[in-house]
Amino acid sequence: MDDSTRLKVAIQKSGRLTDNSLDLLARCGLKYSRGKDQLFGYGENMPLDVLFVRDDDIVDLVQEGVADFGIAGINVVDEHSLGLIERGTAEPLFSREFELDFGRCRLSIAVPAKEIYEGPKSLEGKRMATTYPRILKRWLATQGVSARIVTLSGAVEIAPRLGRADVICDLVSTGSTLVANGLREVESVLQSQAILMRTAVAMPAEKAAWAQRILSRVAGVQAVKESKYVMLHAPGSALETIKKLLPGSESPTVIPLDASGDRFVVHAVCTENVFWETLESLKAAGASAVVVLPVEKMLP
Ligand code: PRT
Ligand code: ZN
Repeated sequence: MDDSTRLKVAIQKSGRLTDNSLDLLARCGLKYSRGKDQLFGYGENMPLDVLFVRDDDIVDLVQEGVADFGIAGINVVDEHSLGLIERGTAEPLFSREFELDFGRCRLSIAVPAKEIYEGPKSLEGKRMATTYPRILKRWLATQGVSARIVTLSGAVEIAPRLGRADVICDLVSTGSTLVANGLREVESVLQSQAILMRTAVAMPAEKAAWAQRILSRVAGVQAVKESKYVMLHAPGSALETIKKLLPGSESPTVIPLDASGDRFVVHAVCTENVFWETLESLKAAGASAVVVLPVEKMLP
């Protein structure tokens, strides 16, 4: 087997992004078998293999072209890209293809709960603990604040209690870790979620064609995520109102229901969530026999 003809996607081995990353690959149709070492998944039904690694290694792998695709958080990708710029690499050797809508969190600054905070100026001269020194430095520069960044590799939230820092800059999702550590979130430095990266390293034509095919499947998966297929009956007089009520539907199909010419069947793909409230509004507008179905696949 000529390995260089096969695509590789690097995903987090075990952590917050793992389940959703695997779910995305499954929705793209990938079936794989995992080797004994659990670090490699061999794609059985397409030339796409999975590399299971620490999230911190994913950007490097994609940038070097060892992996053709990678899934990691914007926080990790940005920190890494800023590192490349610092080292004088002109362009990051990868592109950001899709925001994947999972692994959402924010990189925030938090101060001891009782401390007075009057905006970024309050951070002047402070010692700030973080695992994201470059992103923090960029943000401080935009605010015109100079502070001392203390780079830690973990357990950032206990740094103030240990006297290692005055404030912290760390990832937050629910905020309960901050509260548990007597800290208060005061600034959001970066909004993050998982993204799909693609290497900029050139690949043979056949492989590139598969890469393109996988990207359009990912686009399809993203497009159907919230999508619903809606079918309903409606009198002709209500059609215009009903079309406006269907969320994110571009051009519903309208078919006459019977020979009378006054009743119609409407079929629509709604690209936004269809709530109970939407159904109630449709009914109030004259719709009947409303059916909402999940959309499994869609190729834009
Ligand atoms: O072993 P490996 O290096 O692969 O894993 P890791 O420990 O570095 O990463 P992991 O699995 O914790 O996170 C992977 C990615 O998930 C991160 O890079 C983010 O993009 C994303 N993500 C989303 C988060 C969170 N939410 C999150 N809440 N990453 C970390 N946290 C931590 C945060 O650091 C803090 O300790 O959770 C705590 C706060 O959570 P709340 O809910 O109490 O606010
Ligand atoms: Zn990590």
